[in-house]
Amino acid sequence: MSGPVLLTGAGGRIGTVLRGGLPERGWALRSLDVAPLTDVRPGEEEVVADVTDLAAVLDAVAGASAVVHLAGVSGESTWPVISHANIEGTYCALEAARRAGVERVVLASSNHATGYTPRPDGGLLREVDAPPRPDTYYGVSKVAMEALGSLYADRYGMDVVCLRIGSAFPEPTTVRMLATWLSPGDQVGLVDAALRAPSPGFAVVWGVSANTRNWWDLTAARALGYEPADDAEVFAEALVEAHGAPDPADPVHRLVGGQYTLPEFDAEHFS
Ligand code: 15L
Repeated sequence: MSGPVLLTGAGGRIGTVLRGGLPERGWALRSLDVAPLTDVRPGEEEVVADVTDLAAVLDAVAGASAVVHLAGVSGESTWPVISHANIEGTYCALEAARRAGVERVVLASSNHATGYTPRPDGGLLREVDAPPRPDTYYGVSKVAMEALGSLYADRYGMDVVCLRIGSAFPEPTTVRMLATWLSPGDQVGLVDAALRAPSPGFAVVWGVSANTRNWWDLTAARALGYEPADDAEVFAEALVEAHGAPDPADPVHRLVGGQYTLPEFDAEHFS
């Protein structure tokens, strides 16, 4: 595949991990962020631009082979902030790709698109059994992201892979994350698979490691070629000792979105 991958939100938490891991898997990167990167790597192209500036994203995407869109607000905020950064930003990423003839876009969706979905009682939850059920304005923006991706795939024949990411952190820090953790290495593996899968069309897959306590079905992600290597269970003893065992009746463990479903995540608490 010729041309670099345009990575939006490149300076963020996941962007920084991908900038470390994707080049080792053969991907050249053009890294876009609204703030200058402090650690540009050899061979990496840097673009300083706001992802909601369509003209700037159009310039940035010229000659790219694919777009990985991570830019945006990564948690709950006010409606004006979320709708601008996350919904307008996703539109710009997809529309710029379309106009430039870039045929593959990988979108960083989230489990919070389906946050009010009850966790399955014992089995594994498939993506098709978790339609939109956002837990926050942030979750709504991820529903809009998946809807925009679906539109661009159906209308323009683009390959659009939406990753419903669990908890992408260096290591799990809560007992919920014993189920939802997506390790740094698996973040790289998942995006690599989404970029490489032959003709995925429109796909929505959970983004989670091979956690012993996982309640998401990884069949669709594995079908793309994702082979998770990590399991949060190695952190279980310490986390359960520190925070107690998860109570299945607690909304934090009963619902997919965890703490995002609680009243403290009402948008009025954010500014
Ligand atoms: C997300 O989508 C957020 O970006 C992240 O900060 C975490 O809250 C994560 O979900 C999660 O559910 O743990």
